[in-house]
Amino acid sequence: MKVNKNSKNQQLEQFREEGKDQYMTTDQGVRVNHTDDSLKAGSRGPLLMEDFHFREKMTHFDHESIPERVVHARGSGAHGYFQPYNDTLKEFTKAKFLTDPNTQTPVFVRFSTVVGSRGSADTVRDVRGFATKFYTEEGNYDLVGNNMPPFFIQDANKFADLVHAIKPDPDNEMPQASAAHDTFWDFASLMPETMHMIMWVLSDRAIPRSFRMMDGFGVHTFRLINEEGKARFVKFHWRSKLGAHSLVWDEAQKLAGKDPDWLRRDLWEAIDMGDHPEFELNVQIVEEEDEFKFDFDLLDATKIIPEELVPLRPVGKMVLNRNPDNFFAETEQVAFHPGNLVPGIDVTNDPLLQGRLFSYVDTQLNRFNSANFAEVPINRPLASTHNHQGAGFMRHTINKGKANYWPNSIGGGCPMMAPEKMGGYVHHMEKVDGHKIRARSESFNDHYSQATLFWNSMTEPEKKHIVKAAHFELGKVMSKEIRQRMLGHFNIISPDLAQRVSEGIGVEVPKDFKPTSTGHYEDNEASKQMKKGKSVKETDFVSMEKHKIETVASRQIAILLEDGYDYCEVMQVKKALEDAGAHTKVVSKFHGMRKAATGEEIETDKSHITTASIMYDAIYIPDGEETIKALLKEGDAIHFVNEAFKHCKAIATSGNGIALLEKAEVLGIDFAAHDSQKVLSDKGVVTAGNDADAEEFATKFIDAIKKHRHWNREEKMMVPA
Ligand code: HDD
Repeated sequence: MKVNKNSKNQQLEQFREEGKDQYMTTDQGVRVNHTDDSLKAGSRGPLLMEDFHFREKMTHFDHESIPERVVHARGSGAHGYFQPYNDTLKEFTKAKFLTDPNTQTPVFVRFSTVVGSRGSADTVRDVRGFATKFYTEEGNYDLVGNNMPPFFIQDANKFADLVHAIKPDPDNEMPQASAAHDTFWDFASLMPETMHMIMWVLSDRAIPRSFRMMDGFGVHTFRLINEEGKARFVKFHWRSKLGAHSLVWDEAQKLAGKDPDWLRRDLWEAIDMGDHPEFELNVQIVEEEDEFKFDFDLLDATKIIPEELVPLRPVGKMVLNRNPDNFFAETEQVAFHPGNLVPGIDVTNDPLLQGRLFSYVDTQLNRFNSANFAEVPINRPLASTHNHQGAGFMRHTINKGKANYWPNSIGGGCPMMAPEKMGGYVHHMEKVDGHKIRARSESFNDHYSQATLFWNSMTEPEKKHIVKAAHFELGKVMSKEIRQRMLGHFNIISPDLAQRVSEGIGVEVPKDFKPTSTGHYEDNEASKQMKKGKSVKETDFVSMEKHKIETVASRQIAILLEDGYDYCEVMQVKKALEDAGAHTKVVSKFHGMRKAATGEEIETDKSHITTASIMYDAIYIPDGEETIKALLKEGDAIHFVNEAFKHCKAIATSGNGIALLEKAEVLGIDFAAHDSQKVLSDKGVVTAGNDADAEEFATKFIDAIKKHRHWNREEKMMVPA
């Protein structure tokens, strides 16, 4: 069958229902005449059992919830499509959806946090799930990844322990959606293999600005298989076309209260407005004979392949262009599984991946209470399905005929087996030989080198954020013993890191720390070969700062004003921002129309009580004697500027607006000094005199927004906003 980017939408169409211009009916199709009262024996009497409408309505409601996902419970979904750039991957895989530039394969993506429950806040410090279902012509392929390339543990047998430790405590169910408690850090400090991932989780990657502005990773090493049956190792990477950008921690915490749906709303609104998120799929390919050429094991999911050793190869682009119609039917019921594979892609012996191959279907059975979840519209493949799996709760398909077994002659031997050349999936014939043993390869036994590599590859502001995150996380840990154990690990990763964390958490770096290891590692030929492998001391690509994409596309800019602003200037700056792809929102004390000095009116989009600076990427305060006078009298406006400054966002103002900066004490600099404009602009604050050229002013502002955050402000002592 041939699919195009609309195929899934067309398939879903047959299940959609809107009720427009229709009478309300029961589930049996009987028209309802009255739904406000139940059937009673007298208007003051008891309810009657025969009220089939009440019973059906109530029963349906009583059964409306299903178990939330045991991890990744909170998520947001979007539809879209994937299209390869060209056919160059044909050399490596026979998967058509990766190699035919003329095929636009429909996808459904679900982004998620991991730890929090379904109603938890979006902006917590956490890993983000990045799961993609490709509805390919050859069946569904799921790439079930995260926004960080390593993982906490090496063996799936530790997954339940990891999740128990990071989830709220079993006795009091606290804290919600947070690793900052004793049990998680107890576990981590006893598990050296978590150290590389711990560095990522303490970094800004754990507080993304938007689901649209984070990268995705398949984490494990998978296999690509070509037409000739030749296999190669592969790692999958999604690169956001908008770049990977973060919030700052103070902002993330405040957003969790002011708008717990922050990331969900951002994704929904962006798609709604036509800012369709785009991600580029890249692969790192390793020849089988190079398996041991690195100083880490490719099967160890706590490791990355530094891009200096194996560069990324772009494959194609994914565009997310449609919001779901119904959260439950689509985003909640979508069921991902790393074992949903199509010909041309296969798994490896990574012991974490192998465990996942069991866990996902198992958990779907708990969520759906039936093995028929693949028939739910969002999970249905576009490729037609034919087999003898015909019964069970909620079976939709009506399988015809008598032969529900194989082999059969009664059914004409159908459905038939597909030879490989007809698209039959054939597992890669890897030779496997070994003793039954509860152990890992010694080649998995280096838990620190890549944690150090990560630390060494960070810019100074990024390092600072990691240290602060550790101050927060470990500062919440009551046990000094656990804090100290973590310092012991940090000291192995980098004495500088350990020292800086130690200063904030009131314990000394231990002198004679010996990490405990709970894994059982067995030496073998692979580990001997691997020890001679290639390594690097720094890898640029893990730093978001070193690879930021300088664009203002889809960024939200607040225009802070009251009556009496300079209309011409506002319109020019607004147009320049919007032409560059940003969105503007007028913010004032109250909703309503705001009058310019010259009499024109603009409608306020948000009032101070409904918004905050944390909801914008940059702020602009237009000139105008009266507007600035009014803003100077508003605590909320001064706080707005002060907070945006503290969060290192671009700020622009002209003429009288400079007085507001002074009042907000943004820099504590001498605004009268001859170089004050330069000092300000170095820190992302764009100012101009009364008669400045608005176009030039807007261009400078846009350039400042492109930098996203002006971390050099953090050098300055700042009053918390
Ligand atoms: Fe997992 C959900 C990603 C390790 C067991 N996982 C889940 C989701 C994502 C990931 C994105 C959400 C899917 C959705 O949106 O519905 N998980 C990962 C990654 C891992 C990983 C990238 C490491 C490389 N996971 C992992 C292990 C196990 C699981 C080792 C168990 C052995 N994961 C699950 C699960 C979930 C899940 C319990 C919960 C809901 C679901 O599967 O459908 O089975």
